[in-house]
Amino acid sequence: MSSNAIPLPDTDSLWMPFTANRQFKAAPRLLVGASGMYYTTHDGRRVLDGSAGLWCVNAGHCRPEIAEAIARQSRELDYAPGFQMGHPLAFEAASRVARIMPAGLDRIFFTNSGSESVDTALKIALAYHRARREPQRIRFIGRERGYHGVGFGGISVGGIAANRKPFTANLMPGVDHLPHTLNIAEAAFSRGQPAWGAHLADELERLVVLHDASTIAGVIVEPLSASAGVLVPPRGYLERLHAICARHGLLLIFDEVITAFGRLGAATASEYFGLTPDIITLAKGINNAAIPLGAVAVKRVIYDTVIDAANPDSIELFHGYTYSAHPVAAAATLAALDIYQRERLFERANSLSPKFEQAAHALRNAPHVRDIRNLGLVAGIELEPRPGRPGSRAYEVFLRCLERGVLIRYTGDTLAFSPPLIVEPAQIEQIFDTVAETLQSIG
Ligand code: PXG
Repeated sequence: MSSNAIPLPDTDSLWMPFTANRQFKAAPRLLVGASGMYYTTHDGRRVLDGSAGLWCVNAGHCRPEIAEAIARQSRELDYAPGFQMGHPLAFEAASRVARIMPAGLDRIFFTNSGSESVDTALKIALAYHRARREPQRIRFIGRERGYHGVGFGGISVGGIAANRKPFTANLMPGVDHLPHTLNIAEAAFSRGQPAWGAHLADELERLVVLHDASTIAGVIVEPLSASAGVLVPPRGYLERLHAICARHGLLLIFDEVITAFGRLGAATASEYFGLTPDIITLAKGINNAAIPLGAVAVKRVIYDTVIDAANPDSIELFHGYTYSAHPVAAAATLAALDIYQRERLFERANSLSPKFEQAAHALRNAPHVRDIRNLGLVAGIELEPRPGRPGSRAYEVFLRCLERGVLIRYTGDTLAFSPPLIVEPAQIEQIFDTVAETLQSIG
């Protein structure tokens, strides 16, 4: 332990999220500070952030402009009710977010997290079909291995078995799933979008035949599926999904909680792929994760349809959160969007992505590597699992990299990389070199 080590707190009371609590508490790993590309650990070490926290700190840590906006707003107007009252920054933040969404998605509903954004998007889709007098459109189509947060709506349309299993009896009814698009036999080591797999979108036609389009409200997918192991959409796949949805009147919801705000080198994955979905869910990078905030961007026609269907004096959508458009979160959003724009961080991500791709794929012949996948500033390195102990190899790599001063993510046996968009080329090298050395050193 170095001299500036901080004593460990009592860890008993906290029930940690998505964590093996007993394993963690036996050897806690605490972060106590951050700046730019680096975290500081409780034992006084500087750690390079290869994951932008949890895929969210896109402009790097502790940006003074955001910290100051938060402090200023906390002093000026700490909280304002969002029901039947408003405050200027809520409207300003909505306008600013709308400006960088694909054309037409300029109505913004604020939430506090990605999970709430997903549940809100599903409710808006149902409300829209009711308003246009097709209330029988109640089904949703998700996708295997999709991650849409942890609300009951999100785990129902999501496709991660472990997240659903304890709750299977209580999931939302009427949900079906597309197959996921990962096929290592066909597409291992694809650089960027795999050439194989567009035909998997045709499974949606099959589900439309099975359930009949008149019962389906919408389809929700992550344009690039991050949490379940970096699944990059095959070339032409999203285009086909988009066309099938349009043909049958299904709302297409892109869950962009991770992909929006520059991760792929554009404001949204929608923009990157040149597709306009009907609804986009947002969170994380919306304010550089400085304070909780999520949002749902919807096509104006959806908003108009829901609003116009109600009596002029009545609430149109019975939905909202105490902290929807919280003034402090809204202030942080304006400051973060200013940084993204001023520093042209989305373009920066785009111009760094060939270097990032090259650095990731340099590990192709490293021990235990089964596949490498990448797009924008996202990469996944899938490892061969240890026999009978799935996930243990990736967990060990994660621990050893942390000891070597680099924070990465892992899910199952896939290592995941998504550094802040301010990452320097030398830091990209450091991240992947550290992983390469680590893979040489473990069994
Ligand atoms: N949708 C998507 C696509 C996400 O990635 C959520 C919804 C839920 O957001 P909230 O804010 O409710 O957590 C997410 C969250 C990881 C990891 O390491 C990914 C997420 C969260 C935590 C860890 O893969 N994604």
